[in-house]
Amino acid sequence: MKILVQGFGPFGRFQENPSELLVRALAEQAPAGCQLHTEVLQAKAAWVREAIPGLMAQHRPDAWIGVGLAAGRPALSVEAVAVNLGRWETADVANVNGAADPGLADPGAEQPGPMPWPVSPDGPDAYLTTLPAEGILAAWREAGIPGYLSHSAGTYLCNMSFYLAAQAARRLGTQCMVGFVHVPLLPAEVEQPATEPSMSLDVQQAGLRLALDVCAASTPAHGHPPRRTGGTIPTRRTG
Ligand code: PCA
Repeated sequence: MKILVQGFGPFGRFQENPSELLVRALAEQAPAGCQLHTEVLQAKAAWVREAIPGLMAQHRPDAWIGVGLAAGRPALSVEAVAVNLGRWETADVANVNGAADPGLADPGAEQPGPMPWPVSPDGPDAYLTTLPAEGILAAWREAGIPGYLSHSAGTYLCNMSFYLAAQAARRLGTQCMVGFVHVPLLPAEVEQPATEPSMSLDVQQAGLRLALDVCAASTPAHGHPPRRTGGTIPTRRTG
């Protein structure tokens, strides 16, 4: 199984992005049974937008796992969905804010304008994860690693990268499983250690490796087939 794991470099006040450390550690010691390719992207909207479709086309992985930092989260989280919305106030590392991202709907605006700002103006509203999310959660539970299913990857670069990766896979017609894992701050990064959540790099690493193992043991053909159509979120039927 060919797996591409993509992390991010520093952004905002986070001079060390745990996702970068995790991806670099994985690259040094690839999990058995998988052909691994790793990438660390600059936390810059234009860069993300340009890099992701090219990486998907070049590597055509069987699974794409994006990893990013979500400060304030208490545990690892598998993202359930990428939404077609980009909106943020924080300048990215190129000092380009969302309003100035040429790929977003309102390129000339100085300040965020009215919603929506699609990641992809002609794309579906959302892509659901096609990673074996339940299997990953079960593996974390069994190993005693705190982790949960998150229903929002935010509206910043992580959501954008997840959306663009899912879209690239769909457009190429590949069976690639695409998803995203957010990780908490490292203990050294929190400003209020008594009250702010964090997780050690070792535990994060163990969790990410387990996620890869679950993906490597899963194929799109069994267990978790990729959806053919994007943009719909299943609703519960009653009766
Ligand atoms: N986290 C940010 C972008 C890069 C990262 O690691 C996010 O959650 O969107």
